[in-house]
Amino acid sequence: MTTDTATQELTDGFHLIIDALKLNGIETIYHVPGIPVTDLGRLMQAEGLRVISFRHEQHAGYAASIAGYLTQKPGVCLTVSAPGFLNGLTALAHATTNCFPMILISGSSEREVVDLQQGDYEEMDQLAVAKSVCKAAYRILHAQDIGIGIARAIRAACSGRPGGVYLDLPAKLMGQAMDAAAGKKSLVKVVDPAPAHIPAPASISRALDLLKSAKKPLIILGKGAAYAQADADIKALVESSGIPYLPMSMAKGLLPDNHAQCASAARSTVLKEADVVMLIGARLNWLLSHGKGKTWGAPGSQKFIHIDIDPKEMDSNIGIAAPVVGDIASTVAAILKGMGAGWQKAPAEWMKTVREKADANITKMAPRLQNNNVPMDYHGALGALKRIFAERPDVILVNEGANTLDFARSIIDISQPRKRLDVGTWGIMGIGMGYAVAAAVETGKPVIAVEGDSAFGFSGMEIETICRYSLPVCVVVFNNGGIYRGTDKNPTGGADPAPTVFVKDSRYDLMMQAFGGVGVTATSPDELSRAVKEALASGKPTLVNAVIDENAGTESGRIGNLNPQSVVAKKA
Ligand code: ADP
Ligand code: TPW
Ligand code: MG
Repeated sequence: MTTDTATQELTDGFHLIIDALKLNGIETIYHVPGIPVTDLGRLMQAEGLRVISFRHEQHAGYAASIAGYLTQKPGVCLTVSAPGFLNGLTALAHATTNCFPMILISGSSEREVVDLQQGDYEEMDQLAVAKSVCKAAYRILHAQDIGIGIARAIRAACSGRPGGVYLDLPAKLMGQAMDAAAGKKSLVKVVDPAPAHIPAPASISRALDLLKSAKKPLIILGKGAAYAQADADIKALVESSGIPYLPMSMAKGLLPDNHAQCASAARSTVLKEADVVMLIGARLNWLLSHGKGKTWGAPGSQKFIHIDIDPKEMDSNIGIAAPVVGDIASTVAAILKGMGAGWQKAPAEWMKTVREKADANITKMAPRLQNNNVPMDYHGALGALKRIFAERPDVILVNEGANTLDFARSIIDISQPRKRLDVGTWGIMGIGMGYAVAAAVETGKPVIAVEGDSAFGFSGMEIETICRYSLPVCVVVFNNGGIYRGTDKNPTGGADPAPTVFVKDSRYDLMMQAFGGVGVTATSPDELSRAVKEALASGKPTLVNAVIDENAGTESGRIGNLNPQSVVAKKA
C-alpha cells in the first residue's frame, strides 16, 4: 500500500512537543540552546511560547523549579544532552526535595548508541542517572507517544506531593514525521492534574479533639501551605482558632508577619512550650530540629497534628498523634467546617504570653535596625530594606547567603503569600538569579534579590539574562568580602588567601554596568535605601553593591552548630 505523501499534511516531533505543552497550559520554557534542542527552542518561540534563554542550565532549572512553586503548573527547563542535562539535574533534585512541580526536558543520544556505549557526541544514559533524584523519569521514542509522554510528565510533577520529573527526548524523535491529523488526535490534555485528596473524616475529628484539649497550641505553616494557595482559608483557620502560628521561611506572608498571632519573634518559646503542634505543609526535618531535642519540650510533653498530602511523611522523625493525610486546601476547609461557629478559641493567656515575648524581642531589635553605620552591619542594611518592603508588599524577595539569609529572614517582614523565595530545604546557594528571573517573568512583579557575596557568585552571570530580558530585578549584594566573614587568614602565612575570603573591595556593581544595567555602590543604609528605591521606581535591572563590615557575620549564620568539630587543636 502506498500513501500519497505529497498531499498528506505532516507534523513532526518538534511540533508535537510544542503542541502538547501548549495544550496543557505551559507558557514559558527556561532554556539553554545547543545540539539537539536548538531548533526546538527556536520553534517554541516561533509558536508563541515564551523562551527564556539562560547562560547556564542550573539557573534555567532553578527558574523552572520556582515557576512551578509560584504557579502550581510544572516549570519546564529544556537542556542539551549530557553536560547540559547534568547542569540541570541539580535543579531537578532541588525541585523534588522542595516539593515543587518541575519538568526537566533534555535532548539525548539515540538509545542504540548509548546502550552499546559507542561514544556519541555528549553520550550519556541520562534516564538512568536522573531516576535517583526525581519523582519520575520517562523517555519518549515515537512521535505518536509525545502526547501521552508529556501528559504523564505533567501529572507526575503536579499530583500528590509535587516534584521534579525528567523527560528524555532522543534527537531523532524531533524529526520524526507523522500525519498531522493523527498527531493532533494523539495529544492529551491532562484533566485535573492535581486531584484533591480529601482527608478521612475520622482523621479530621481526631485532629480537632486534640486541638480542643490543648492549653498551648501552635500552628506551624510550611511552604507546602504557601504552595497550596488556600490563602483565605489558612488565614481564617489561624484567626478563628486564636492559635499563635510560626511561619517557616517561605510561608512568611501567608499572614502578614506583623499579625498579632505571629510567633516568629518568640520561636524558641513556642517550640519549647506548646503542648499541641499542628503542622500544615511543613516537614519535621532539620529545619525544625526533627521535632525533638533541646529546641522542643520534654519528650512526650508535646503532641502533633500533621497535615500533609504524603502519607509517608507521617511519623518521619517522631510519632504523630493525629496524622491528617490530604491536600491542604481540602483539609483546611474540612477543619474549618469541623470547628464551626461555636469553636472555643485557644486560651487567651497563652497567646498573651507569646505576644509579650515576641514584642519584647521586636522592641529589643528595633534600635539596631535604625543604625546608619559605615561600614554597614547586617542590621543597619536590612533595616533599610525592611522599611522598603513595608512600603511595597507587592515586591518579591529572593534571598540567599548565610548571615545575609538568616538576618534577612528575621528582619524583613513579608505581608503577602509567596513573596519570599529562598534557599529552601537544602539551604542551597545558587538559586538567586534563576529565582529572580522566574519570579519576575511569572508574576510581572518587581523583585529584590538580597544576596550574600558568595551566594551571588553561584549565579552571577545570569545578570546578563536579567538585562537581556529587561526584568525589574534589583540585586543587592551584601559584600562582606567572603563566606560568613571577610577576615579569615591563611594560617601558614602563605600567599594564598584563606578559603572563605574573596578579593577585597570587589565592585559587583560594575558587572551590572557591563550589560547595560544600573550598578551602584552603597556604603550606608541611607545610600542603600536610595539606590533600591530608584531601582523600584525605574524598573531597570539594577545591582547595588552594599558594602558590609567584613567582621559583622558569624560562622554559618545561625546554623554554625551543624559544623563538625575537629578534636585536634586549631593551628594559628
Ligand atoms: P518547609 O521547608 O517550609 O518547612 P517543607 O518543604 O518541609 O516545608 O514541607 C512541605 C510539605 O508540604 C511537604 O511534605 C509536601 O508533601 C507538602 N505539600 C505540598 N503541597 C501540598 C498540598 N497541596 N497539600 C498538602 N501537602 C502539601
Ligand atoms: C551549592 C555552603 C552555605 S552559605 C555559603 C556557602 C558557600 C555562602 C555564605 O556566604 P555569603 O553570605 O553568601 O557571602 P554571608 O552574608 O554569610 O557572608 N554550595 C552550595 N550550597 C551551599 N549551601 C554551600 C555550598 C554555603
Ligand atoms: Mg559574604
